[in-house]
Amino acid sequence: MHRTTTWLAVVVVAGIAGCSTKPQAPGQRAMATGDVQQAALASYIKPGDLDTYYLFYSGGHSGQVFVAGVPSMRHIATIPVFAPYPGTGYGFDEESRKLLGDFTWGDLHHPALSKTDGDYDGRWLFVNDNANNRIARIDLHDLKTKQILGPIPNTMGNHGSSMVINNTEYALVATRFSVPLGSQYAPLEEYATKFKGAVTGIKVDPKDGTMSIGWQIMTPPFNWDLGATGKGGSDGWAFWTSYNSERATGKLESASAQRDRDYVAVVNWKAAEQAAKAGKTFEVGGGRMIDPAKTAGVMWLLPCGKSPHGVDVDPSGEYVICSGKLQPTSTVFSFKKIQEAISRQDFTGNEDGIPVIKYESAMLMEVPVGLGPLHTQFDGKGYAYTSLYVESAITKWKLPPYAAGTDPKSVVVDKIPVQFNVGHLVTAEGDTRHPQGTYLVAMNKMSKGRHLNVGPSIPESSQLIDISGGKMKMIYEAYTEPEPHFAQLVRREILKPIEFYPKEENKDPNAIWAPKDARVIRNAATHTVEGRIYAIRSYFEPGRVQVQEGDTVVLHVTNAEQQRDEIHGFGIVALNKNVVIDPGETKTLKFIARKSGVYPYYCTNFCSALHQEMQGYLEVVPAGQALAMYRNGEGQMLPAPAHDLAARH
Ligand code: RUQ
Ligand code: CUA
Repeated sequence: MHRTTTWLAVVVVAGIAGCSTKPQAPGQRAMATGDVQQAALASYIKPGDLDTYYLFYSGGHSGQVFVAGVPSMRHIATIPVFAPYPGTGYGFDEESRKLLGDFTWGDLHHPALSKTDGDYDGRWLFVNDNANNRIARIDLHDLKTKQILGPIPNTMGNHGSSMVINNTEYALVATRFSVPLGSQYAPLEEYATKFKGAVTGIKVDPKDGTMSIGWQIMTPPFNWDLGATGKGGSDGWAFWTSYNSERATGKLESASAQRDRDYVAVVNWKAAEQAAKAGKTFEVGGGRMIDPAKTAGVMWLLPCGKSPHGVDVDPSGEYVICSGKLQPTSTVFSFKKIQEAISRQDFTGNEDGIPVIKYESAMLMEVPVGLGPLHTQFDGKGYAYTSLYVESAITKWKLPPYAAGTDPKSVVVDKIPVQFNVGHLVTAEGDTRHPQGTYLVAMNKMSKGRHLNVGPSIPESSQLIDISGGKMKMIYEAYTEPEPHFAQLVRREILKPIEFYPKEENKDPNAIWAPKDARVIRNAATHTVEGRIYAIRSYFEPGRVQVQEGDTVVLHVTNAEQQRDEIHGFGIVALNKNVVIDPGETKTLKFIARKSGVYPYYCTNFCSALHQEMQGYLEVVPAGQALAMYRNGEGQMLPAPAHDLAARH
């Protein structure tokens, strides 16, 4: 089946070079051109074989992270982060409910893997929430969300996030919207003066990845868009693009496109850290804010044309690439030149006291990449790849050094059309010090019906491009749930996830490992029932839980299996409850039994031939009626009558 789809997709891809939106049915084109065969083989992973890369791509406003294998592009898993996901029971048990708090969604754009010495180390994945101003950490030990930090103070729209530095001491973030500091009110008329932006250093504990708010840097009221962190010689520095340096409100579409150039913020985060340590901050809205106008050496502004979106730093750390989406070029800045300009005070002015570096002093070349350049990635072989939203293409171009008098046009070496309107792109380990130079995934915003018609709610498309040779080659495309923004593409060897939780490591005080340890205890005074439930193929112990109407019910369910892929669920019919418990894991469900009746519970994850038999009953006894399974209505629930047990043994 997969084989057939592969061939079909390849034929479709091969047939579309001219940008026609009409896919051809299989058989309409000659199949066996050499290119089609090559592409099919290049992305084909035969059943049972493993992909060579993990692709972690953001789920945008679905709030989740998707995991696929590359080169097959097969979706393997969904990691729920900012929204409940019944598939893994996320958002139903007490722990994940606490993580989500009162929020039911997030807008997840930029995943960033943890790094050691500038290369991925397979420990954590950090992801931003553009909507509710949060940042989350996924542990790659089990690929689960372990912390959601936020709301981040003085932040509205955590978009320029999350940028993980070389040794993961910080995830650096910037607010998209500027607002009055400290969540105060000021009328929009005072936007240009009272509204502020902020760049924040989120401190990451090197031992366990725990995040906390470090320091913040106050900025003029621009819209901060995307960031990149330094490496090599630029380690200790970070860069963010902005739009709306016009400080306009209203229709930004035109109002924020008045100036020919907006700015890249050049931030010395080590200096910011020092300033915060030295107490050069003021408290606002729960953050410790540095005013860069008063604390020199923390922030500069660098003009970049026009309304830039992406900023990226090449693997050496020397070249900072900024793409103005309203001009057909990507600008290459030299970090060395930026430093020289700073030390010479080669400034052309300031914005709210922050010096503006002279553009010509820091710029190396404006590369004519094409229309609507957004993001740039690298192959580690001296080339950059820039996504062109307007042109629906990827441009490959040569990074400096350039000989004197190099014609900017000659730097562009290849271009490939994509279908359609590419946003982000990712190359294998493309934002590390050692990109792999193998694959590139273009994450397109429109698919325009290159798939079976699924009605007006159309998925996005992601296309796999081979960049191992001189010319880029399109080899596969897949459809993705709304909506991939950025992604991380990492060699499978870097990750070593566990396959089940060893019971010795389960620290939950309510974990149990034998049916005899299952128990249910009722406290009549507090109207609380607390139970430890044992789950194994193919029964729950106890198979019956009795509570009184109005009781608060707390159930700790342990999946006692110690084998890979033996997952159990615990769903309660009609009560909107479902947890899914991985082998060796304990999860807690808490609810109030509001209405009397009998509510079956059952295993929601198909686990064995007798999966369907894995069930029990929650009896909610009407208020005022005696509880037959307790002595005097409290204490430990009595064993079920023998006839009940007989069915099981
Ligand atoms: S964005 S399509 Cu939210 Cu990263 Cu550029
Ligand atoms: Cu346990 Cu199905």
